[in-house]
Amino acid sequence: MNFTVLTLFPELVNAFFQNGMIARGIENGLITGNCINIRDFSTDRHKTVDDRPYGGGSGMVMKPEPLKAAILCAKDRMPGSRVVVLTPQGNRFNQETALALAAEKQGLILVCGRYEGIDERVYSLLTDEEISIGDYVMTGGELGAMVVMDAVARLIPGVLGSEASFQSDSFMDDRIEHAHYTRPEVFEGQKIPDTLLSGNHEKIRLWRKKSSLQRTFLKRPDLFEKTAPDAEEKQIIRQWCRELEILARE
Ligand code: 4GX
Repeated sequence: MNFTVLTLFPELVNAFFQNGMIARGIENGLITGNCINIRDFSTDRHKTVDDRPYGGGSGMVMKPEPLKAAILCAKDRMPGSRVVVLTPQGNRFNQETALALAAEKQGLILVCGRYEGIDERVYSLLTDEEISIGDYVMTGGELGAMVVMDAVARLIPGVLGSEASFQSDSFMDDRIEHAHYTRPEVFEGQKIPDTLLSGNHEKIRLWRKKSSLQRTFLKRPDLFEKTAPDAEEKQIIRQWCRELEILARE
């Protein structure tokens, strides 16, 4: 996967490329990460990238010419890449979008705006899609681009240590992950659930499924309702009801 980020703050995004799983993926040749500074494509002697909005009002708008030149440069370096603009007006980013983008063969060009936004005429000719990471307003698209790249990168085969590990991720099947525990066996007076120490793999599998179901029901009722429980989940729910029934009687 090739990521190219168009930004006025390349240092912000390069820090992301230089750390953690992303850095490892780049080292291993599974990912490339590059920044293009939009300011390098400004042609006046002050390197201007913004201008006052037509119609008046406060705030500045990103000029179309440097953006166009920067996008064409990125496309030239990575032909066939998908051009994504980060903006609160975009389609909401989620795991489904991450999977779709991870399947993109050539690469992704992520356009990060600053100020009030970018000149409207840039969109139709030069970009493929608009993505929002949520309903709040940030000072620029860089954090959004990093969120998107982070979620996409870990879906690229080989980027995560084990290939299997994202198969069981939350949201993949409308259930959140089961609880996780590691040593020590007692922490602040709290013990590890006995089943996890039993060594019985079938019991552990069922415990995790139950934990996942309970946590989804309590923490994310919206997800719980989205997908009806399968036969095994129904069985677990009935068992949970019996346990609650006993608690209510005591
Ligand atoms: N999810 N912002 C972009 C400037 C801007 C506005 C319009 C292009 C068009 C955001 C979000 C976000 C703030 C990034 C405004 N650029 N990005 N920026 N929410 O809030 O992605």
